[in-house]
Amino acid sequence: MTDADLRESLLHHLKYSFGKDPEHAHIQDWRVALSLAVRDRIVDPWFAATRATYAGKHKRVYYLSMEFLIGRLLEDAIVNLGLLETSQKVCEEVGISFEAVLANEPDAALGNGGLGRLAACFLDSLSTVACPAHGYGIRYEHGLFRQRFVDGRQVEEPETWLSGRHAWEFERPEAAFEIGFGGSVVEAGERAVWQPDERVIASAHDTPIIGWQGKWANTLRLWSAKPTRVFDLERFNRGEYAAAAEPEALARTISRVLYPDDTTEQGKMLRLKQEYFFTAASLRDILRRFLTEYDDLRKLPHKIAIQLNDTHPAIAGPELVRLLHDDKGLDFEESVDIAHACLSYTNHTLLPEALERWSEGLMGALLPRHLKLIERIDDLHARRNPTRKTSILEHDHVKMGELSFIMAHRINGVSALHTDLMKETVFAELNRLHPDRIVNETNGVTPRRWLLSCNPALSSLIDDVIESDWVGHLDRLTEIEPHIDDAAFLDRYAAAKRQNKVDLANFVRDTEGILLDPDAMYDIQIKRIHEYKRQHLNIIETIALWHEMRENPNADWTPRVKIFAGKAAPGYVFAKKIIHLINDVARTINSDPVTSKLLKVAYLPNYNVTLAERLIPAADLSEQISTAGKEASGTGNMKFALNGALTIGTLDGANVEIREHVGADNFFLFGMTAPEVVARRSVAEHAKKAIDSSPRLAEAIAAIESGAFSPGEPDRYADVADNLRWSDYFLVCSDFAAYYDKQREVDRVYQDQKTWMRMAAYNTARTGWFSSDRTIRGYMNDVWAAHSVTS
Ligand code: NBG
Repeated sequence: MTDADLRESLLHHLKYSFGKDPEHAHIQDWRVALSLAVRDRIVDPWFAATRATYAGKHKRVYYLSMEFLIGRLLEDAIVNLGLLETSQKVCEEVGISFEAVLANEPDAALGNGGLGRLAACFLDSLSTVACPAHGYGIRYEHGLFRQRFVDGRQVEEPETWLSGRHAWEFERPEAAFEIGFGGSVVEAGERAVWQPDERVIASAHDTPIIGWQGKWANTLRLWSAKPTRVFDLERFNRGEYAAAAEPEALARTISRVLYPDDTTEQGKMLRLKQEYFFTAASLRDILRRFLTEYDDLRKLPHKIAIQLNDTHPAIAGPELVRLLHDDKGLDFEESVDIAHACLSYTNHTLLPEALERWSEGLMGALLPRHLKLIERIDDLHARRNPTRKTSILEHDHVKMGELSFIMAHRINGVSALHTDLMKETVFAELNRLHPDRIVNETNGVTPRRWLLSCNPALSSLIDDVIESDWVGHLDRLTEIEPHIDDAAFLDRYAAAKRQNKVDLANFVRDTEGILLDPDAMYDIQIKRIHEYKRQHLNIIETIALWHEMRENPNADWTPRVKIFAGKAAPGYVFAKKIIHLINDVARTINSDPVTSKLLKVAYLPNYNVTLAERLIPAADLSEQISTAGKEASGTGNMKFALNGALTIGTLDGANVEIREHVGADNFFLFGMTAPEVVARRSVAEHAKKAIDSSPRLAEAIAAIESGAFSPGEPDRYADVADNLRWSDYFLVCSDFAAYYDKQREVDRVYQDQKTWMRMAAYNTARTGWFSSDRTIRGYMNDVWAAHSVTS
């Protein structure tokens, strides 16, 4: 596509799609017009992909996920279509700033954290490897809340990503299904007719997702809930205006907001409704598409693969059985076997509080037929496995993990360690019965967004060194290894990092008014706030370091900038306390003249995909310090390493594999291993013992406890100190000394910039394996038996 073509298309959309001339167009008009001009280029490859899938009768993959944390889409599409330079030029010609256009796009936060972002990276990779696929989810009106700080406290505000114009989706009013809830079940022999007493319409919105080099596009289909009838005219005519609008309000509630919790189950009826709503609509759509091509439902497993992203869509098992058995008339056992052969399930966490369970009362009230079918599925599994001890139903609850496992032919963990722990813990018994089902698919990240787009300085250096396409074949990054000993290369590598740090310093100055020295070490921890992720370990180490610096300000310190970002679930009181503490500590340290050249702390509000894209390329040190055994994988850890940040981390999640890839010498390992963690918990008063043996730690906790960071409210953190001393389930105190010592080793290495940069460059060179293209190929081979469509 030439510059002139794109310019013409841009001006055309500005004029004919929005009725604006260039003189009066606002930045939003330009952004949406450019998005439409770019979207036009996606439609042909999108149609071609669909046609090729039908023509070749290829197997299709369906990725069912409550969350897709896609972020902004314009730059992604531009980069994948190879239109970056053209777009920059055209914007310049029409007199607008390309950066401002990109920055105008809202960040679509239809997810909480790692699980949702992984789904978004997978969409990019599925299209890149030309695997015919659909993502299915919910079109939330409000994504993850917007975070603000008021006096250092987190305040949540609704996110309104749809309030400006959204350019990417095609509304499909004709693709709509009626979804029922509640009501009664009329048994007719083996089969039954479910008569729901509440109904909503699931209505589709399609976003095409173009892969690298624009060769293939898949669809993200998101459902929004609509009422079956807009309002109750009878009641309206009786003057009951609010009541008349009730059906509409109730229906729309289902796709109104994303549950802002990524590890704990809220146990709300609405949540279960959301889960059933999108799963049922997706399955109906999948069967409809299948039946346009084939008539024998027994062929289903050969033509479709359905991935359950965590247990949120677990109701897909019984729902598919219901559709096959009750609606289509297949035999019950056969229906179960067909569903089983189609379904597979990814587990993303071992935290007990995050494993979904629904009371039979709730399930029976909302999905009476499904509850019956779950009982029959459980009985069938018991009959087929007479030695089994575990069951789906327990203490009047339906365990969604067990249901997913039993209904799936493959269950995967998301890192090698997590998969092993899954076999040993939550699914030990089911793994004994079905030893071939659990497989590992270590997570990955898309290099398009997480290197090429977010880090142009480093990408252009790599371009100069590797001539072939490394973005689509990320393992080729190893080709930079021979250059690492070349001084000119390493200087350019260091210059790219410095450029990114300067950019970030400018951003933090403009947004937060905090001045950061680009020569200081940028030490970054960004992720959801959770006790197991141990942001409090990091801030306590910061306090201890500050104390030492104050005592001895003229020692040979390595200047550091500690950057935090992340949201806490609104109901997670302790996590919100940690945020408050970090902000209090930041205010205190940043105003200390003694250490002002040595240490700064910044907590950046409203962490989202866009902020991550800015922070990761500027990082020197990546904090991956979870209690071993708790972080299933992590994906931020991969993004940092790829962009040349060194990791300080525990042997947890994918850190283990990152360390294996980059080499132990290029990774700062500390802390207890997963088995040591388990052993340590049984030591009486483990935290107190650790505190007693570390004066530094004792002093830091005492400072928190005495109100040194909250003078107006000295006992603000009494409960935090109490928790650390007497409970400390996540072993902050027991890992503190190892962490502190490792940080001082980090300081020493950083002082030798040449060594540091070499280590950083090895991280970039050796983390190509963590491309989500590799992960997706793994799923295609091991889980889906699906193939790329080659032209
Ligand atoms: C998260 C894990 C992360 C992992 C992502 C993606 C949930 C429930 N789990 O460690 O905590 O990287 O999933 O697999 O969000």
